[in-house]
Amino acid sequence: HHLFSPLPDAEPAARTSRHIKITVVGCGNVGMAIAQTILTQDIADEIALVDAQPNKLRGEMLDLQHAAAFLPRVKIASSTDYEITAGSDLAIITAGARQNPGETRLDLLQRNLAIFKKIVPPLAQYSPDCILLVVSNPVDVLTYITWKLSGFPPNRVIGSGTNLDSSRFRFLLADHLNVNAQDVQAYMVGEHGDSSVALWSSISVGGVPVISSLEKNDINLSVEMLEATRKAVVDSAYEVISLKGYTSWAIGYSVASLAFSLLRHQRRILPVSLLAKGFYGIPEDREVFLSLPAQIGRGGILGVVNIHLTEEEAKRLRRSAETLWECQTQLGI
Ligand code: 6V0
Repeated sequence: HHLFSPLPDAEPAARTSRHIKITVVGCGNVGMAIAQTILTQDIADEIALVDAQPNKLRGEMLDLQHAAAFLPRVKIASSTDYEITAGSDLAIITAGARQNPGETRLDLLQRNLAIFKKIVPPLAQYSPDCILLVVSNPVDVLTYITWKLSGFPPNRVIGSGTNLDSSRFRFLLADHLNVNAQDVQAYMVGEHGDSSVALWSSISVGGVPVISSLEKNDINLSVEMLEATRKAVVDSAYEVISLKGYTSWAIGYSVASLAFSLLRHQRRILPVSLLAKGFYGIPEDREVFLSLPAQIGRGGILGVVNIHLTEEEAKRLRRSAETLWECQTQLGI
């Protein structure tokens, strides 16, 4: 008793496009915001969820599956076993320990290093051709760790980096100027977090370069306002966390946009954390990941954009690289 009867002599259905599979490891606030945004944007045919807590994991999977009637058809599966991730095109890592009161950043990093040792090798084994996208914090050092643990070429190991910082920056500038954030071109680069570097010299709004407009006084911005905006970006994660306990929606959209550009080969230029040695004067012996504007598509990182940096911007970037390098040295990795 079948629901459908085949036509006589029918051939098996031809696939119109390649099957796309995305894995999300870590089903906390961030992992689930990413998974749900990816679902609404029709990027994947299959999503595999992995977490260390089986009950929470199954609950999240069921809750997403129950939205099937409102969404494009996507297979959603979950398991604590990495076998379920096999054949992924993209694996997004959001798993991590929470910072304990009084715990230093380095102690937290040690604990996350131990967690990543359990996550990255099986991911790499089950999906040897995938792109690894790291979101867990501190994202730049954990992306470096993921690169080392996976043995993947650097173009396929990416950190979400300052893509989120840049979107916060664009929102604040757009809000101030009463324009659409999509028309604001502005990049933050370097380390995700406190030491991120705003590239003033390349900001433009609707094609109008901001810095030269400042000199002519024909834009409602000032150097003080720009610096205050950069600081507001840095503070905004802390503010959201102190108000609601965690951040989720913006990182969800930020990572879904990265997934879209990667898997649909959009060749978009977005600031993401990548192996930065040799770029912008960062010495070759400094194997660190930090964010630079890069073109991203099917192969992962397709190239790093050569934006003109002022000497001050380049100096800040190299300082970020040095800080990250020292942190990695202290970790003994
Ligand atoms: P959360 O809600 O505590 O979720 C973490 C999840 O990881 C939990 O469900 C854990 O069970 C799971 N987990 C822990 N250990 C393992 C393991 N060994 N294997 C599989 N799963 C495991 O945290 P939340 O979702 O709020 O944040 C996750 C991470 O994202 C943190 O490191 C944040 O700092 C980081 N963020 C990074 C951002 C960025 O811009 N890069 C932005 C926001 C948050």
